[in-house]
Amino acid sequence: MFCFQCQEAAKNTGCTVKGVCGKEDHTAGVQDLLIYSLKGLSAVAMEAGDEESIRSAGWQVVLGLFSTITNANFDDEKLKGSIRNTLSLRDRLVKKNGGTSKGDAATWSLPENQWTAKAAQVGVLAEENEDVRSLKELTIYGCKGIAAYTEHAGRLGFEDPSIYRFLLEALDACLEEKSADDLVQLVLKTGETAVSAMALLDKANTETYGSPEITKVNIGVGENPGILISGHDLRDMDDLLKQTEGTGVDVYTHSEMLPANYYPAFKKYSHFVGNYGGSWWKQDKEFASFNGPIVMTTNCITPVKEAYRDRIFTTGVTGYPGVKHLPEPEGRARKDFSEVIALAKKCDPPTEIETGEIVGGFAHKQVIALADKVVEAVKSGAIKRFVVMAGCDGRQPKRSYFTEVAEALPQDAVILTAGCAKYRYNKLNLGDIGGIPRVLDAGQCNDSYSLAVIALKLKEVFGLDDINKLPISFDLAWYEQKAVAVLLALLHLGVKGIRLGPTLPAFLSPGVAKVLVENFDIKPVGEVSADVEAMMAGA
Ligand code: FSO
Ligand code: SF4
Repeated sequence: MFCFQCQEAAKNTGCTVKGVCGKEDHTAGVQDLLIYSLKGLSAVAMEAGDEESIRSAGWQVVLGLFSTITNANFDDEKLKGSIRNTLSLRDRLVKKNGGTSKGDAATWSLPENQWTAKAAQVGVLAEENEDVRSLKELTIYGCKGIAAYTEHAGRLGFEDPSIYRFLLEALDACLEEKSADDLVQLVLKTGETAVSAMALLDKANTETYGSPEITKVNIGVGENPGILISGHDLRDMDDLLKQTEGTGVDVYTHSEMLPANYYPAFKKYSHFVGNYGGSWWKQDKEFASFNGPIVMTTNCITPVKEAYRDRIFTTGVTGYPGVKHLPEPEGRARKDFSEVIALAKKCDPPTEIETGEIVGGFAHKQVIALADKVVEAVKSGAIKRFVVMAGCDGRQPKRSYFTEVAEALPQDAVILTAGCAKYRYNKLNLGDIGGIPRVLDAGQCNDSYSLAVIALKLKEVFGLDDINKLPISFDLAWYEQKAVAVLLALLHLGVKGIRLGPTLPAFLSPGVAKVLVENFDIKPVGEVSADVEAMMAGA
């Protein structure tokens, strides 16, 4: 196997024996073959070009790419099922088109006992030129993030055919021989599409569930048995809350589902108790002490421990061998959580691991409602700087950097956050500036879109012609491919001087890293006090 798509890539080079994330080499092979098949489907759909082909192939590509995101699906059988579906749709389109002029990816067909050998020929290292490989993988990882956001929006009935078209175009292009210059353009277009995907999901979430509001979220526990729901899928959250109402079973969020607490449509449920625990990588301990069933709606699932193996469920594109999977309902029907609820009733209530509250809900509408106060605080000098610390959390000890930066920032700096990166500092009680909390949590990683909207609004209010003239610094934490999509989106919006940590991606070749530094002034995070000083000085 060779995989270098996430921040945990072994030796910051690549995992070659088994993933640091727990992904086995055979699973990595199935994922490589799935990506290759999706490229073939994309090529055939682009050849067809008609709306129906683009739509059907686009949705298949969305599901397939999403399932290969780090910590989404470890189940070979499910991933092979996705390859079968992809090949069957590809072949239907080829038949409809009366053939294909595209190469092997669009035509290969082998008995399944030869898939492992095939996978070994089509992985990341099949591309020999390291800069070309780096740019193609940067595009594909950005597309994986776009796919995740497009899938969530799609589940709420919101679609944008231009996103499907771009994903197909990008995957098709990654099969072709392209110059580095062409591929840089493709990377930038990936960022543009990432903005569209996040905007689409923002529209889907807020039109369906209302705009997030400032909310105090309980982090303690109640006395009833509970269900813990993790991941990013708000439709699953909705279905679960509806079906648990009046059953005597409470609902808690974990990790990236925390922002569900900020939505008016969910806040109204009295049995929605709050958030349990911290970010995804603490799940082995926190799922054990939760005592009740756990539903993983998306990544991040980590290797499942015995302590909770018989009470964890996956759903959507998520999968883990031996773990019960809740199937997708037909069309727009509600997902059936009855088995999970029945199990919860037999379980003990959660063991308390902390008490208190955290505050969040500062998505764009809420912050713009406070705009006068914010602008006044900037004009008076009460707020000197905003530091965007969005992104992911992860296991690496070096991530204490982000806690230390949050603690070291002076009292007149406000942290804007989104994604599970927030767990490094959202329980620190960093205080407020004239009633504006010093940590403003917009929501999930996709709600980084909100942070961009807020920045653009401030640019307008202050009459500036360049987003980089605002008193904002970017100190981002990344882990998996959705964060890659967010990063490319920010580059597309013209943001320069981003600090990225805890390490720069292994998939950036020295040549590609140089292009990013020269054009966007991207830099790795450094030493805490030096970074804080530089950011406060606008550098
Ligand atoms: Fe965190 Fe995992 Fe949302 Fe990622 S839960 S790491 S950026 O999946 O997607 O923020
Ligand atoms: Fe390694 Fe990350 Fe790939 Fe897992 S997803 S195999 S940790 S690079």
